[in-house]
Amino acid sequence: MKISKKLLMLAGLAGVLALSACGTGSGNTANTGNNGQSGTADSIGVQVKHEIIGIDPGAGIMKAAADALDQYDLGDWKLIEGSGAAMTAMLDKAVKAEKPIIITGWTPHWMFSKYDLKYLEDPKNVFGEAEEIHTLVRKGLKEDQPVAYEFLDRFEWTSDEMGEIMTAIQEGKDPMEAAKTWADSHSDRVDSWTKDLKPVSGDKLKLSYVAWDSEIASTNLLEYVLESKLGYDVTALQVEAGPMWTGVASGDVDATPAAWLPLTHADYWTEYGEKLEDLGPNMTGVKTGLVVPSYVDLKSIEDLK
Ligand code: PBE
Repeated sequence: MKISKKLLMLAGLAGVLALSACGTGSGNTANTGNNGQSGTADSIGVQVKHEIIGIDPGAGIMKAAADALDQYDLGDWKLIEGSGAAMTAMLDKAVKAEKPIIITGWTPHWMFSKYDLKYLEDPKNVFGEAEEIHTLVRKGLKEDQPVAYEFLDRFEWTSDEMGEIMTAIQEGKDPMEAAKTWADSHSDRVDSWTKDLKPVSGDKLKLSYVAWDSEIASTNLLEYVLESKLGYDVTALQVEAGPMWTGVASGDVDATPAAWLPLTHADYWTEYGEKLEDLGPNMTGVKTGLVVPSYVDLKSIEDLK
């Protein structure tokens, strides 16, 4: 299954508008009041134009979703590229109109607290099982910047903790402000990561991350703690997933807290794993998959057939 090259905001939103305007003759108009709560998987496919709303093409979840279309034999479905922000905008629109939508989703993410959503079952385990988020550092960081290294090595937190920062950002707070507020009110957690580390004086440190909501939260927190508690002058580079990995592998970037393993970023790991140092998980029990609002009458990816 080829990933469609459509521009999500244009094509996707136009699609949603077209759907709401004409009902596409799928029975949607006749179902007024029901809004897709009932209806067969078939009519849901027609209503969403057999489109799965994806995110940035470099994201591991896009590869997994394309694999899912192959493995579940969903040749008539398309995976639409866009961004995390475009995907959540379309989700918001669909939920407000109680229309069906199928997205590539992951946890932790604020969308699960804002909306009533469910993962489609994945009996073939195409989206993997026990995913973790790992912190990666460049080779040599341990010798060059032992304070940053030790802090990054200790850093681990929970999806609930990350969720507090994500939700604050989603509600309009500046990401750095949200990270600061969280760190200042959880000093026991921050202290456990920085205990007995002697601050440096303005040494430069580069982080890389992708503009996924989960990674915006973690990277801003690291930046805040490295600067305010450990004396670093941090640059956080927002890049695509590929450059995020290559930056650390080539040594241009010191660290990233955003490697989803073992499955989501398996291809990047195979290519760059040898050239960098994996500090292990900073969060466990994370998940990716195909996600729909709970009112959509689908249970499993198999139901899309
Ligand atoms: N995500 C969030 C990323 C990793 C973090 C699941 C969108 C991905 O698919 O690569």
